[in-house]
Amino acid sequence: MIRNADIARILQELVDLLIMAEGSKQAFRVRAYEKAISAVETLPAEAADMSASELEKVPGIGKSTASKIREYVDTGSVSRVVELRKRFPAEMMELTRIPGLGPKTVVMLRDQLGVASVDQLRQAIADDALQSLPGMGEKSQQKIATAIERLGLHGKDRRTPIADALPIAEMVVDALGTLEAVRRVQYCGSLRRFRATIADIDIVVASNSPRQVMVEFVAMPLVEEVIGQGDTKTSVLTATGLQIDVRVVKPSQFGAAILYFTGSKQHNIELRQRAIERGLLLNEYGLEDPETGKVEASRTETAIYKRLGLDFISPELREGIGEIAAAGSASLPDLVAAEDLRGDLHVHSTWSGDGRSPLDDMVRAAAGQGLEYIAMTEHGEDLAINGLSREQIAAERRELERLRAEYPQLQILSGSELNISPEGGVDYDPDFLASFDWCVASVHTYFDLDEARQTDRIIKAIQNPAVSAIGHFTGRRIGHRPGIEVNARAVFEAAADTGTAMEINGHLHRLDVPADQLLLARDIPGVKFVISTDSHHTTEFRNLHWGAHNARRGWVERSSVINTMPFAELMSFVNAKRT
Ligand code: DGT
Ligand code: CA
Ligand code: ZN
Repeated sequence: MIRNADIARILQELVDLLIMAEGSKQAFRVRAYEKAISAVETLPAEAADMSASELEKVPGIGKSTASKIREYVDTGSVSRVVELRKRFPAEMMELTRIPGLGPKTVVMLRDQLGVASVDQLRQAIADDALQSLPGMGEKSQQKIATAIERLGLHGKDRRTPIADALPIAEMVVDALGTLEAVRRVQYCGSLRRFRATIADIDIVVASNSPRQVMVEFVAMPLVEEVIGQGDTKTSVLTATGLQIDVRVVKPSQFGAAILYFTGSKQHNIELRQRAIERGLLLNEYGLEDPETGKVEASRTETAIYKRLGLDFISPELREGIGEIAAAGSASLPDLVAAEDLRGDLHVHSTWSGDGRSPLDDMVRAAAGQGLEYIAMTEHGEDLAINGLSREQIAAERRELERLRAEYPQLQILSGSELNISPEGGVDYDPDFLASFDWCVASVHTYFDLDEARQTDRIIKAIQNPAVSAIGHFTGRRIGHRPGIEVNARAVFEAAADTGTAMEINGHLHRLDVPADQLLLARDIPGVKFVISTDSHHTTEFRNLHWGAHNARRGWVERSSVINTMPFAELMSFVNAKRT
């Protein structure tokens, strides 16, 4: 069965390919398909069950999209996509992830230099061949070289951003989970540990009918090519070249298998060492006493950890960086979880130029999620195209007043997402700023400043009494734009000193503060965090989950996350800085 998420994915691929073919993101058809993707994602019914004429009645879906959706549902592929993939293969499409390489430049690289992959581009740079192209110089060549290294684009060894991998993994897990033959199913590997990028998707299934599971798996619409099929392990590639491995184990071995395939490798090595010290053998089948042959534990991860004298270790912590010692001495951190989060303090609506759902819908969705409080944080006036003037803020506040009466159980704050200038200033003036209940100041522009200037301007923003939090701290877009160069320690210290929270942005493209920087905060006393969704659409409140996973990777404890607090306590935190 083809789901709406499958359809959205193929349409997104069509959009990416069309941008290449047309040489511009502004092309009319590109915009039309983008609208259609949004419509499919939020469709309450399964598009696969609808006729072409029913689909055309959905706002946002036109005649040509409707026919492509039907073609995909009926045949498992879209001929236009297949045709465009031949012109622009996946390795060539990867080049568009490099900042500064628009579709026109990528086509020019191929036509003039025969460069159509990251590996070939790296070679062309080594040969100094880029400089000869129109509009390119030594400087832009150097910039591209740096970007390739910092993005971790390595041709065959390329890593996929979590935002691309997670929906695919969830789709496969959901589909396998509905099969009669399947008892348990779990994605493992770096994805379960919630790394920002992953090399491949590892899925473990518990079943007594492995062959049946594999037959169903390779028949799934997202499978483009089967690269190995057996009863215990099958590997496939998706259209974008992402590898998915499915392994089937006996239900009694499921815990040992997911433990092993979740890794990390370093965590596994240390666990096995601990087993050996206790005279036991640990592998992907179980924890065994080699003398008696008795399996001591294998069905659940918890049982295996317990037999090794360890508390359960959450997957995000399994990097071999001290978690096993902590689990052995009952000193694992009291990790924050999505269920602890009472509110969301970074929310947009169509009042912001880039918001996608109207204010009323955003508030209804927040209340529907059971949130106790939200802050509407539209963009500040300095963000030229998307920002709100003071008059617009006043008008939105009148709407908020009406909504407060409508949703008495939800506290609605009037906030703003401010922009940090190169000198550390923010939008509006001090009096107007004081009229907001909550402000996030974000790194939206000037990504190329050097480390000293970046650190300086963020600390200046932190010293502003109206700034309650620093938003998406490094400005990274995972797999697309590297984060800024900044002294994270110095910023965290300033944040702790002033009572300013560091945002952990739950957008899968951002996950910012990155986990490795969160780890640095562990030995700086008093750093507070706020886990936020940065929602632009009603469906994005689930980003709270992703934000919590990223926080856990950084060993962030519940007690240092301010949106675990009841509303009154949260307001005391905000007001303590202001007075
Ligand atoms: P990546 O590179 O993003 O795919 O990262 P992982 O961690 O998913 O690595 P992957 O897919 O190569 O392997 C999945 C898990 O299997 C890994 O986290 C731990 C386990 N594993 C793989 N190879 C080895 C190994 O040589 N020794 C041990 N102890 N475990 C391994
Ligand atoms: Ca993997
Ligand atoms: Zn935002």
